[in-house]
Amino acid sequence: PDLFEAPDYYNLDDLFTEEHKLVRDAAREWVKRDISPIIEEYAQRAEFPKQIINGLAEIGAFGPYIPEEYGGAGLDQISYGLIMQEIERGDSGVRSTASVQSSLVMYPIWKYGTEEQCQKYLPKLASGEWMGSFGLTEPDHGSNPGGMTTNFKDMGDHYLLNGAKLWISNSPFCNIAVVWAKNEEGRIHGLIVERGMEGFSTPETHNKWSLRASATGELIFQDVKVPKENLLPNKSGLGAPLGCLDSARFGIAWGAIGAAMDCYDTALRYSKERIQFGKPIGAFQLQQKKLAEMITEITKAQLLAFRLGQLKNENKATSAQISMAKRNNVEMAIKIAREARQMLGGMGITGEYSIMRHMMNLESVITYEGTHDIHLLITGLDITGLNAFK
Ligand code: TGC
Ligand code: FAD
Repeated sequence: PDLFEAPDYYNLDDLFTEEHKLVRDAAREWVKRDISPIIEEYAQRAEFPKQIINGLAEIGAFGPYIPEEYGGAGLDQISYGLIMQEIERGDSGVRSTASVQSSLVMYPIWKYGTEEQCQKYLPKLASGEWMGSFGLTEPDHGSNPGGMTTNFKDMGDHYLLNGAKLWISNSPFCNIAVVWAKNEEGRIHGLIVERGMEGFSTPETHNKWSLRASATGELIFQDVKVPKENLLPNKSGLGAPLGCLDSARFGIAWGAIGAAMDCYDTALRYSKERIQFGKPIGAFQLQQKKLAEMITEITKAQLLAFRLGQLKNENKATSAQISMAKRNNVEMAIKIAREARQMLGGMGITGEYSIMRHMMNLESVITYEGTHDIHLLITGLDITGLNAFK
């Protein structure tokens, strides 16, 4: 059976362009062929499957919307979203790798970097020859990144960087890291730190029950000499990293739909095949309620993401609109994963099916890129004008 039968209850396909569908279908085929057959094993082993990097580059997952002159795919925001959706059908951890590379590493270099930095880094990142990571979160500053203590001093011919970042996707194998640190005046800037710079290390974080096929680690800086040309000069302040998060959160709003679709699709199939009390379990009203609510929620999330994609294409999407979609769609996906897992009974807890892995992965997705609570407070601030953070 085709394991990637995508639910499209409101005929969204009629709204997608031919290019959207081509891009999506290429990503779907690749995930089906190169991710789904291997990912459970890598997740069980808690190992990132490095061999998929070329494939991710080929489907345009590294810099989908970065211009072609820099090696990107030059696509629109809806294509970017659809690529993330298809990858996350496979695994949220694989989507994380693509999100970080595209929106948290390539995006700031493209938007805040010099032409020389774009030329030096973007083509290699787009092809997957180099992998990047994004260091914002610190051990003592997660939801409140503005409190960061990682800092750099101007030493005349270079900067001296000190501090530590925690929970950094791709850190254990990254070639470069876009790191956010404060200068002597306390202003936040982005710096490109390269593997091999003395005093820079990237220990891996073990014992995760979630996002096991994605490598997570620390970025540690002990008197790292960073060349001055590695500072991203064109934007500073907390708004600079938060601008990258807008782009990544947008991708997650689409990605979560992919995970939810895979759980729904699996549960729907199972409900027609699994017989109890002489009937397929899908014939019982309680199971139909679960399935009917799942497809309703997926459809609402698809419409939210699609409209957000249109706004983003027109450069009109606000940060608060992106927060709402990230929050809604990830919660939608995690609830569907939990319900779908129950529908598979005991089989639902095994690696024979993808649901338990999605469910555990989504515990990270609902936490990173701004927690569920933080996104709610962003909406609260937007509608009341009253800031709950201050
Ligand atoms: P606040 O005073 O509100 O804002 C500081 C400056 O930033 C501007 N701004 C934004 N700019 C662009 N995009 C946004 N989304 C923005 N939100 C705010 C704002 O206008 C202001 O500019 P200026 O010029 O006036 O200085 O900042 P705050 O300190 O009160 O914090 C606000 C808060 C809590 C919403 C923010 O800090 C936040 O979003 N916290 C959550 C942290 C977070 O999301 N971390 C994610 C780390 S990366 C990650 O998780 C990667 S996971 C791997 C994967 O993607 O797969
Ligand atoms: P805290 O900020 O300590 O939050 C703890 C709890 O308090 C949460 O429930 C939160 O919602 C709540 N809380 C906090 N402040 C408030 C408030 N004002 N009002 C109400 N409740 C509040 N970061 C990166 O920089 N780069 C990465 O690549 C990256 N990858 C990640 C990968 C994984 C697998 C994980 C788990 C995290 C990753 N992160 C990354 C970090 C992630 O962004 C943070 O975990 C997240 O922002 C939350 O920070 P924290 O874990 O310190 O939680």
